[in-house]
Amino acid sequence: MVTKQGFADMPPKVLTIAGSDSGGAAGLQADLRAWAMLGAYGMSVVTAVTAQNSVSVERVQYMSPEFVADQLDAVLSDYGAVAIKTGFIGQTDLIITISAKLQQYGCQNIVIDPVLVTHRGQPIFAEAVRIHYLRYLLPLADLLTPNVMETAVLLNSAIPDPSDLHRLAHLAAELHRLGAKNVLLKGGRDGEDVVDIFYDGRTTHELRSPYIETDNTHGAGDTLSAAVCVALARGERLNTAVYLAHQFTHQAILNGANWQLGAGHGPVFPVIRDA
Ligand code: PXL
Repeated sequence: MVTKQGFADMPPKVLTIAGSDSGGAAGLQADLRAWAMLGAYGMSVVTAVTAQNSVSVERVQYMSPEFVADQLDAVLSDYGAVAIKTGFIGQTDLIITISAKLQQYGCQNIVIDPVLVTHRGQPIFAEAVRIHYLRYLLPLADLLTPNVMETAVLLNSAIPDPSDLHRLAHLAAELHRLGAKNVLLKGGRDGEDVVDIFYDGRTTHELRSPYIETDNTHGAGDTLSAAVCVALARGERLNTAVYLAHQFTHQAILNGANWQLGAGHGPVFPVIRDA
């Protein structure tokens, strides 16, 4: 028999402001997949639609700032969101619009994933985009989640050696100084471990997991920031949220490590396993 449930089992409401990946590996598809797996109610405001597959991104069609604003109004004036992440934005006027709407609605638990380089580490946007991230989005970030290359882009600095963990910690502190309340700098290396550096404005923490030998990491960053949102929406403290998301993403990479879904880089695939 189907019975009517009360409020107690309502899923946490989370929102991604991101691009669509037609190939289904990254972007809002990765976010919504992670959220479905984690039992959250995911919403998506689309910034751009990409024509891409596992090999290449062929085209990008940006939404207009007005249409992004309309999507944000529609969602935030009705459902609201307990936690929000931004992904692929890529245009200065979209950054300004998103920043204004996040402030207008008093949004909390904001995770900014600064998508600024390709999957292969090449910067993709004009210098003005970097400046707009610093000015309009970093100050709103409860958590900023750059990888090593995105950190170099944001700080306009030389690309750090991923195995120089002291340097990475210093750069994370720099991003905090520029306005992000907390920083998770992803992709450090220490021998057989990958090390993400978490800086909360006072202390540096290292999150470690064994390096997985695979090219199938498309969507890993999206999955990680999406998982942080769910933990925050469930009321976890940020350092716990980051730890849970790191573990969740490690497992997601492990799941798809040997797959060959297309000719190129494969996706990560989150699955919840019983302990
Ligand atoms: O994984 C970063 C990312 C985010 N959003 C979109 C993307 C990508 C990488 O390919 O295409 C739309």
